[in-house]
Amino acid sequence: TTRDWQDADARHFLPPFTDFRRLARKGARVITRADGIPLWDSDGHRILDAMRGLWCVNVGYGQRALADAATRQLSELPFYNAFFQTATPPAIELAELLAEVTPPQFEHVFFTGSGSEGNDTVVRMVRRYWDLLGEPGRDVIISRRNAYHGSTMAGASLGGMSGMHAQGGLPIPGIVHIEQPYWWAHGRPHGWSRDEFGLVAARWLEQEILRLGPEKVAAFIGEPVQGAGGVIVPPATYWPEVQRICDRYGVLLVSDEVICGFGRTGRWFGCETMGTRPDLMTFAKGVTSGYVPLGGVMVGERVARVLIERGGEFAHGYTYSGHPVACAVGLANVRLIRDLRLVEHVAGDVGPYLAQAYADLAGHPLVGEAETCGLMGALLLVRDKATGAAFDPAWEAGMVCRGHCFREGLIMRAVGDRMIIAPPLVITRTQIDEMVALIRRCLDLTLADARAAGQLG
Ligand code: PXG
Repeated sequence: TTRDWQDADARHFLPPFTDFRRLARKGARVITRADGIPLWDSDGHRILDAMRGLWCVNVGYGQRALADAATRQLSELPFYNAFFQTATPPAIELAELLAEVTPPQFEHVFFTGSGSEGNDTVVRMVRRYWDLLGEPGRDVIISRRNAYHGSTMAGASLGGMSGMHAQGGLPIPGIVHIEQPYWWAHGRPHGWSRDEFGLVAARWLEQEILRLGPEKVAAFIGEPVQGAGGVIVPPATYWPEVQRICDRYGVLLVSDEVICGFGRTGRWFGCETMGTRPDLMTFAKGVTSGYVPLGGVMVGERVARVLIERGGEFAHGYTYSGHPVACAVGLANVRLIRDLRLVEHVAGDVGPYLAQAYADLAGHPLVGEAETCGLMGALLLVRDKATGAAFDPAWEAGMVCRGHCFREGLIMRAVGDRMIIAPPLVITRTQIDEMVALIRRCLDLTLADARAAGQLG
């Protein structure tokens, strides 16, 4: 029963990013099954998952082709490694397919087990690249505040989450952070338009390169749209200017596509939506729709040629690099995204439909700004719509709203006072209507609470 599971969970399981004692008092919600978009918990409640798991389940739940690919591979060859000059057919075939669906500069892939391991690979590969070119002093990687790049030592260091840096003596040396391109927080207060601010924010990168000395800067890493940071959609002017700056100083550009990859933004990869030509691309999540763990790094020819032709052995890799079952599921998943034309579905149908629904939600008295990019969306809750003034952080408006969502059977995340969604790419207009109606209802309930608590401006 649910109670037994919750007791055993509290006794034995240390879940990620969790206050263990608080959870033990409350008891975990036990999720037992899923189909398409909805989930069910162990008490039989139906939940509408607007976060598709944790940004992963691009093709939705219950896709037979993925389960079949896994069981077939499990019986044929459940594991072999790719160390010591061996390979397995699923890894080879997925590498080939990824070269097809990624932008033209990508012909090679390095497989990992997760996005974090992918970003660890990025750090080692970028430094190896500059070593091989005779510039070992070129080892600094520039990232951004409020970025999320994973939870390993390198991933958390690249990330710009101060709460994570505070635990474990991070960041590791050679990683620095500039401010994020968050117009509401850093542009609007100065009266800049979004486009003006995009250029200002990109030039923070140039200033940092010049401060460090271009001969010290190995790479710049960023998510096309910051996901875990609250779905921060940068102004359209930002990324093209970042590309210009990277080109000017020879700095490698790394696009962390763990969330934005595989159709989320309405193109196969977020860099295509944003107009950049990255040298490296981290991916995970959507490559298997989360059905099994898999991640990796797409390595552009600029870097690949150096590693291959001048490299000797690259002393890096994981037991599960190119895991045959994970790659078989990846292959089935990427083929399904292609065959169902899900990228086109997002770009031409449900993406614009969601954008319109969010434009309408922007009129809600609690909403300061409403943004979408493809099938990700954010609503910023504000105390005073006229001035844009924020809520008293002690009241935790985001958590109040999230609580209502939870009770109404909708999973919508709160990042501070930004309420975020990333539904599966297979979602239909009717399902978006159902989701948006629930969102509106939860906003109304939160507004009523704010009024009752004397929290309105
Ligand atoms: N890069 C990005 C952009 C991510 O979003 C990672 C790397 C790390 O991937 P792995 O597979 O190692 O978890 C991520 C992961 C959240 C949340 O709260 C987001 C992620 C993971 C856990 C929680 O939104 N993204």
